[in-house]
Amino acid sequence: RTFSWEEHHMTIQSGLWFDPTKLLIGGEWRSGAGGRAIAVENPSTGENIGQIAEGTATDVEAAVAAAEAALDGEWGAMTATERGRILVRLSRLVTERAETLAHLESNDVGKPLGQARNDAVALARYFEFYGGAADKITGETIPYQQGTTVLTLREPHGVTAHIIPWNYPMQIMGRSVGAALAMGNACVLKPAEDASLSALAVAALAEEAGLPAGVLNIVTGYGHEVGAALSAHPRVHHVSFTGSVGTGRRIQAAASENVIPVTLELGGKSPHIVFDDCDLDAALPTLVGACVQAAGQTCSAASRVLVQRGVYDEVKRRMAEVYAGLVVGPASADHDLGPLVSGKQKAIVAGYIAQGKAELTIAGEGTIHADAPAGGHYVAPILFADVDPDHRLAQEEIFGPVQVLIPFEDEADAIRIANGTDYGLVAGVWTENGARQMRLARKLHVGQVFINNYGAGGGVELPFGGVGKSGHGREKGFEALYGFSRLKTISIKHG
Ligand code: TXE
Repeated sequence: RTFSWEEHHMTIQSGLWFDPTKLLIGGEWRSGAGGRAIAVENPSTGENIGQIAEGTATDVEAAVAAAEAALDGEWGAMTATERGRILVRLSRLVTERAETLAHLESNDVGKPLGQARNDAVALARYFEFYGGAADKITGETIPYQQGTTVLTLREPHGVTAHIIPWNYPMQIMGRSVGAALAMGNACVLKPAEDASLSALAVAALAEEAGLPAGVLNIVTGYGHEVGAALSAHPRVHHVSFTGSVGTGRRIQAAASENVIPVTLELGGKSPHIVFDDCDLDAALPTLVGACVQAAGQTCSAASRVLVQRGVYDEVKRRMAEVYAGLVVGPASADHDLGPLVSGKQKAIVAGYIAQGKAELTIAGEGTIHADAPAGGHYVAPILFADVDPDHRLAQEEIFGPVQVLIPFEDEADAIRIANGTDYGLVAGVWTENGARQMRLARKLHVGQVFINNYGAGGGVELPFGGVGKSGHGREKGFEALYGFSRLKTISIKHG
């Protein structure tokens, strides 16, 4: 069903349970210390739909102090089971308010309503998963010298910083904060300046679920101010970041001054590899979808499709048909694609498309619906064919609905091309040959391989992260719980 703008706004205004213009620090909803605000734009229309606080380094200082106080207080004394129960209650509240959360996200980042609803479901699932996992993490005993018992404990880092982007604000908040809280850390989260509403909404639900004051603090604002202050703060013990390579580098450099661990998830140029012997009818629906979801603004977007010569022409023709049917339009109308998040992002993507149109062959293109308002940041999805693996459009992360088709001869060729970028996040492989499946799974330089399926970020249970410039560290799944804790070894001499 298509929602009108009036209905869209009504759902939000009648359902808000938090003040979007405030920061949440130490259980208090307060104005930013600098008193300035950032306008919130609806990417589907270009309209101003409100404002958020422009936080400052002073607010970061207060948030870190609040997190420390929470660790010294009730939160630090709580059992893992009780922490888990709070997360499970939060999961239920997210499910109850999912519809408003989806509308909020959809207005804030331009995500088609159906995709925003999926994000709300995933958010609830992260809190459910980590709520259940909180008291399942154990240490071990280690055989050592006679008369000595050695055991290990998993302890929280302490104050953890979470700097998140605008493409999947709810999902990325859920995976990062969910695991950190399960392990007993106290968090300071900085959402992206163009996507802060859902983080504030979820933090208010966490209060309602019984999370003590100061355990989850939200400081909205710009990266160069709030993000920089947070990643360089001497009393922050871990930084989790999802975003661009350039910003990731700055965050790692800042954190290295304090010698603290960082988790970086920095996007990719993920290959989808299609062999002659695959079940093409099963593969085809995922080939386009795995790239154009969220208008291509997905870290794990399968933006390169590598196809073996024998089926290349057929794949090209059938993908072109899918592209011809793709419709872009306002988020509320739930078309295949919404707008890009901002004018800035549209300008970046338009630059790549212009270069592609000048230098490459267009195989397929979608359309922008007539109902798309002129002020929105719309881009028609486009597929380029016969692309040289070294071409800029086959090497750089575009973060828009742009896909390249690259032919290959044999398995060795496919592996060489797939591994031939600076990134290494996800790879998809389509083949019925079992031995080849295993060889590819082992030889691809990526954090996760999907064989005869493609999980663009899906599955809260699956550890997720990259190699190379895609970053390091793993979020999601049980693995994240190890990342958000540190091991202490205790040796007791008792004779
Ligand atoms: O990213 P930034 P931007 C990629 C994608 C996109 C490009 C630019 O290719 O086109 O990055 O997007 C905060 N210290 N990805 O400019 O700057 C910022 O406020 C600390 C891939 O939006 O990395 C926001 O909260 N923090 C990606 C967050 O970092 C800083 C998701 C991300 O913004 C900071 C998003 C600083 N100096 C973009 N500067 C993925 N992996 O999924 C900015 N920030």
